[in-house]
Amino acid sequence: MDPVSENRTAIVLATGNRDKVKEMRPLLENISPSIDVFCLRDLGVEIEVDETEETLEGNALLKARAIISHLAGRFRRMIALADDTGLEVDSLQGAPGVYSARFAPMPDGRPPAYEDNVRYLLERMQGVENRKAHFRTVIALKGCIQSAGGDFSFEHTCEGSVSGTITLERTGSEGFGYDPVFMVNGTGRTYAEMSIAEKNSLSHRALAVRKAVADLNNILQQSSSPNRQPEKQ
Ligand code: ITT
Repeated sequence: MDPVSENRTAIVLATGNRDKVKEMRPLLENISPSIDVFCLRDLGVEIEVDETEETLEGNALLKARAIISHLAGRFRRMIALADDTGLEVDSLQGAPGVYSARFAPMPDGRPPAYEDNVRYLLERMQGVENRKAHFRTVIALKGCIQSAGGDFSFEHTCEGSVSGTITLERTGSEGFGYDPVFMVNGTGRTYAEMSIAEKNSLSHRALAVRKAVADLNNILQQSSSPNRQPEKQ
């Protein structure tokens, strides 16, 4: 068991996507002096989770559960925080949605890079007038907490979404994924024209993470209450 884990709570970011980690870290900094935030890389963990579910919520839970199983016994108080995100385009009936990472068909069967997906999206949207779209993030939290009062475990999900439009061409060089073609309603800018701090002030992921932090505080308070009611498993 890791020495830091004795009296502290570890939040483990259950994602292999470094761009997401870059955005989530500042949102989770200083949430509590007794919480440490780790990404998989910090812990020397490499794990591929097959996203076999058909919903963002289902896949987020798969990722959180896989990390908790993988790290079982390493921390006394551990919470896996997984993010599954999809871009939902109205004129494509919500596609690519849960398949956002695997949208562009690739002739050689390799997984598409961000750029392949963006190119394919712009192709599919050629001549399309209705360019409304929504970014939606579901955060899954799975926790295993050991304390003097006994063990406590929980699963919880929450989400954040932001509406915008798909631009006619790429604009901006920040961010990742579909950021250069997603113009956020009310800003006149794509996410790729925003710094991480600006994107974090309004993004789908930031809304979901803030909600997750608030919910987590309530759950942890419950876990330390003598009459606690564990959340559904
Ligand atoms: P993990 O499953 O390891 O977390 P992933 O990249 O597969 O990483 P998702 O399935 O949640 O993550 O994301 C699907 C794709 O959606 C992702 O590969 C990006 O292309 C895109 N995406 C996710 N969040 C985004 C964001 O904030 N801005 C732009 N594109 C994003």
